[in-house]
Amino acid sequence: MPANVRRNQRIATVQTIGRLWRENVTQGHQLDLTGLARVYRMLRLIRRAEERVADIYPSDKIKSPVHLSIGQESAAVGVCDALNPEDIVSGTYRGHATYIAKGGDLNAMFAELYGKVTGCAKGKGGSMHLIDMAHNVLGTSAVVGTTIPMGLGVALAAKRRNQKKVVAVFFGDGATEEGVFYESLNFAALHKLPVIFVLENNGYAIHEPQVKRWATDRMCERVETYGIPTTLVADGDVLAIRDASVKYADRARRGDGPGFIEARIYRWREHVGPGLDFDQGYRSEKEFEPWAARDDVERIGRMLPSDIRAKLDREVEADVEAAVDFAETSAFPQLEELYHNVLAR
Ligand SMILES: Cc1ncc(C[n+]2csc(CCOP(=O)(O)OP(=O)(O)O)c2C)c(N)n1
Ligand SMILES: [Mg+2]
Repeated sequence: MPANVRRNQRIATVQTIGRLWRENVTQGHQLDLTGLARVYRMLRLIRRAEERVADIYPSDKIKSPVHLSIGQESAAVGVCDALNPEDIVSGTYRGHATYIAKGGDLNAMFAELYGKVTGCAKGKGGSMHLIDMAHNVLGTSAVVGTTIPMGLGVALAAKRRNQKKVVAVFFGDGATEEGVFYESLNFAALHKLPVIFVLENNGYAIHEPQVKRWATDRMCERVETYGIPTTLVADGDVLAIRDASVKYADRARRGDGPGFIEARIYRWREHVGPGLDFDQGYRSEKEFEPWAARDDVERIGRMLPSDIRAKLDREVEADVEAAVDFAETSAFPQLEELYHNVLAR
C-alpha cells in the first residue's frame, strides 16, 4: 500500500477515535426526586460509615487495615443504583463503598472490621475481604486485579444459564497494569459476557501517580479497540456514572456484551488508614481542592428539599450508629472457628 494511503488511513483512524472520545464524555443527567433521594442517601451512608471507621480506627477496636473510599463514593453508587438485586458486584480491597452500595449488610461489615463472629466473613477476613452473597456481593480481595477475572467467571456462568444477570467489575487504575485486565477485556468482548467494567481511576497506585505509569491517559480509546463501548466520566459525576451504567446494563442483558466506564475520582484519605497524607510529599493539597469543592455527597444533597435531606441524614446516622453498636456488642469468634471454612491439605 502506498505511503500516502497508509498515512490517510492513519489520520482517519485517529479522527474516528477522537470523535468517539468526545461522544463518550458525558454531561450529567436527571433523576426524579425519589431517585435523587435514594442516590443521596447511599452516598451519605457510605461517607458517614467510613468517617466513623476513621474515627474509631485509632482506638484499635478495628483489627484490620482499612482502605477508605471517602471522596470516591460516586463510582459505586452510580453503578449499583443502576443494577437489580440479582445483579452481582466484584470489588477490591477498597471495597466498603461497593459492598454498601450493592446493599451489603452494614452491621456485618462493621462487625467484620472489629473481627467479631457476626462479621460478614465471621471476623476472619477484615476490611479487605467483605462478602455478602445474599446481596450478590462477591468476596473482595487484597490481590490487585484478581477480582476482574473472578467477576468474568460469574458472568460466564450467568450467561450459560441464561439468567440475564449483569456483573459489575470494579478495579483501580493500578489494576489495569496487570495483564489479566487485558485478557479479561478480550475474553468478555469475544464471548459477549454481561459485564460492566468499572475503572475507579483515582490517579494513584499507592503513592505512584498515573503520569509516571501510563504513557497516555486515554484508557477508553485503548478499551474501544477490544470492541467494547466506553464512557469517560471525567469529573466523577454520580448521575453520569449511573446513566452509563443503565445503558451498559441494558446492553449486557440484551446479550450484546460488556461496556466500560472510566470514573475519574479522587481518594481524599491516605492509601491505607484513616488519615490525610498531604504532608507525605507525593501529592499536593492544591490537587485535592477542586475535588473537595465538587463533592458529590454535598452536590446531590443540595438538589434535595432541606427537610427531605435532614430526614435522610438522621436515618443514616441511626443506621451507622446501630452498626457500630452491633459490632461493639458482638462476640469474638471461639478458638475452634480457626478450623472452619479453611482449606487445608
Ligand atoms: C498483585 C498485587 N500486586 C501488588 C500489590 C500491592 N498493592 C496494593 S494496593 C496497590 C495499588 C493499586 O492501585 P489501584 O489499583 O489504582 O487501586 P487504589 O488503591 O488506588 O484504589 C498495590 C500495587 C497487591 N496487593 N497485589
Ligand atoms: Mg488507584
